[in-house]
Amino acid sequence: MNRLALINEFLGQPPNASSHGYQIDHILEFSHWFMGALFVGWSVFFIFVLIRFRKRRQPAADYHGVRGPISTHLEFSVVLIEAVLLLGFAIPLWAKRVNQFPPGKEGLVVHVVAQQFSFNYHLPGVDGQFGRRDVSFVSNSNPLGLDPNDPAGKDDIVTTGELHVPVNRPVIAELSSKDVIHDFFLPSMRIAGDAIPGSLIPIWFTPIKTGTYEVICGQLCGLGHYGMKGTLVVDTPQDYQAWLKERAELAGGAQGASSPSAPQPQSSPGAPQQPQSKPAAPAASPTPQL
Ligand SMILES: [Cu+2]
Repeated sequence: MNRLALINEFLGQPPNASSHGYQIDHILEFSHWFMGALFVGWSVFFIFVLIRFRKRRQPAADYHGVRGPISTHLEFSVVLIEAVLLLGFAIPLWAKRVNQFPPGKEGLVVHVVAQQFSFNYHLPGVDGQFGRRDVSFVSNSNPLGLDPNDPAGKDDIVTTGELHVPVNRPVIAELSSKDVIHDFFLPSMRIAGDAIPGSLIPIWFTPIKTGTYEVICGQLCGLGHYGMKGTLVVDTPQDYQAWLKERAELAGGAQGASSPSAPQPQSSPGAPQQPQSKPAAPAASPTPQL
């Protein structure tokens, strides 16, 4: 999907950066070319009908219309192609996204909590367990309401605006919202999912290229919707470890948590450990929230 992806480029699709994205691009491109062919076909037919049934040649209305088989064949072909597109491509592709999640250990699970007008990210930290969250604990410094008494939450990482993930590892994002319906949309990853208060909606993707990508809210969610943007940074495994370490230090510095080392995903090789006593690193990335 590069040379032939003319329409996708014309529509302003950013280059794909996820493992499944080429399938989305393929079906988008094909559908647009097909719609183009339909548009030209029906336009020609429309002009033909205007001329063929003009008043001069057809002074009295004919209530039976065209009797030949061509229009039936044409309409049947269109229905057939659309059925193939829907049943053969769109539904299987959708089902794969919705039903075939990567196994739990393999994926990186992150909670995405939307609010007017930003995305918050909650990572489980070194113990791999998400701390309990409760709305009664929500404050400016604790946007997700992490329970300070829950030991599982001591090493959790919470960030706002910027999320880092490692390249070539499935990311499972569980979406929820604190206020209204938002939509976590990663155009470069060819994935989006609604963030609905009271629901936990999982989506997943595997980034295949390192870089910085845009995160946007895909649902009109209020006056500040236009500014509800964020950043997804796809790191090399080493850079990702460094980011985790930095966030853990910032979190430790901010809340005095007793996490002794930087959190590491289960499947990665060990990264250098950092003593907790080290002062918080300078805030090169967005302000720590916890
Ligand atoms: Cu929004």
